Amino acid sequence: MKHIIMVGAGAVGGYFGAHLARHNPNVSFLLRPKTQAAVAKNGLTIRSAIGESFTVHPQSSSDPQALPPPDLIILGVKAYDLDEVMDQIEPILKPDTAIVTLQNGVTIEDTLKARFGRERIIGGVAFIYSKIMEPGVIDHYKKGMVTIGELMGLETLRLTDIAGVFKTAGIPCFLSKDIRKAKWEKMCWNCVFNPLAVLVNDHVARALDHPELQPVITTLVREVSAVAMAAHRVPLDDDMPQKVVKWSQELRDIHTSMYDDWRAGRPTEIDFLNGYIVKRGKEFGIPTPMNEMAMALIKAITEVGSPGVPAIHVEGELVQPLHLTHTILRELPDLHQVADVEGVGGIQGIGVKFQAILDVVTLKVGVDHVTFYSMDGKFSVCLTLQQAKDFGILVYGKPDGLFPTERGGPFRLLTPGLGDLCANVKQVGRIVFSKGKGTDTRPPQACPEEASV
Ligand SMILES: Nc1nc2c(c(=O)[nH]1)N[C@H]1C(S)=C(S)[C@@H](COP(=O)(O)O)O[C@H]1N2
Ligand SMILES: [Mo]
Repeated sequence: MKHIIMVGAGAVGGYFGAHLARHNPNVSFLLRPKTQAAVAKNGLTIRSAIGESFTVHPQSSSDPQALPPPDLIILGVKAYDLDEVMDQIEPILKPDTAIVTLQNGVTIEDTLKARFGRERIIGGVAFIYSKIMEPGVIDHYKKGMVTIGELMGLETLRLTDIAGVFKTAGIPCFLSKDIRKAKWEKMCWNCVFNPLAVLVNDHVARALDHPELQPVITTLVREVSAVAMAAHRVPLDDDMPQKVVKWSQELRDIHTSMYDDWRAGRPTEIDFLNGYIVKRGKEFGIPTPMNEMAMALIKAITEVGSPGVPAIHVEGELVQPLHLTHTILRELPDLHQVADVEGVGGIQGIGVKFQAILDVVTLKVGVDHVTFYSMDGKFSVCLTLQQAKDFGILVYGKPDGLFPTERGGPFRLLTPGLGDLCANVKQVGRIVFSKGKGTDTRPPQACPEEASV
């Protein structure tokens, strides 16, 4: 296992990858361009509440061909990024490259198997609570261990080799003879506490401590167990509901990754968790009403707006959050409409001054900043309210329809006159008002491309 590529430097990939890279110069990272730029410049930093904090400067690229051909690839990205990642790694696989996945969800191994062949794939489960603070900076709060296993349960040489790689890096690594069961056990936990934390809008403890929620937890787990058996032939223990509750006691004060994804405006993994249970349940005639309700409520809460109609979610320190669509923006007063924003970086479109949005929202007292997030939550710009008022224009259309995605649509923030090209956000999905600064992911220095504009 000489050359190792970690895919992703988020809460999971970043934490484990940084530990591996710290002890092994042959660990490199395959990253999205934005994260790659941050890691190349500032390294990858782990700030741990319970262990060591450190920064590593590993080799990284967003082009897999630029990295040393891997003997081992570890997938640490979200389940919904799998398809994209599979396309990327396919051309760099050597005949014996092994792939370990640390992703949530019980379908990942099968998807990988179907694409790359059973022999390459090693199952994995990560137990960790950490968060991306900004690209290349991961805060670690709890746990930090992995369980891995061959799909057929054998204790192969490569399995012990990989365990050795983790152990050398100081990461507890357990071998499982039944990795599918281990994945399903974590699936049970995920299908309970990921949605519940969002639904109670609070820590795990809030859900644990209400006796009325205990039967809900039990039912969620029983439904998951039934699908595990029917669809995957994985028998889970009868006392799974109690186990799930017991494991949670030491995680009382965490929010879960679904809560963090929701709050950061990222997509959630709901389709791979409760959504998957519902889907397979239907195929096998297993009723899963509790998971169905959890899924439906999570979608209603996290995927706001009418399906298919692009909307910007306006929230934060407001008396009442609201959504803005193309139609709503077009109907704001003429006074604030900008018929043609041409001239700003060559962009042609119809927009509305930020002032128009300020006229619609009811800010709480003391609000002085506003943050514009891209739909994927990966890019954000924080402006003072004054800057937004003076310079902000939200482009929402063209004379004949929506503003095209290629140009940064359906909604793009521009700030002509502010003198900072980086202070523009393509694919705006969320506008968050705050007292004090919000998140700003802009590169600390002017981007190179700015010079040419
Ligand atoms: N959603 C999103 N918007 C973004 C960025 C980004 O990475 N994602 N980069 C910003 C930066 S730093 C610049 S310089 C411009 C680049 O705009 P262009 O792609 O139209 O040249 O977009 C800005 N808006
Ligand atoms: Mo930029």
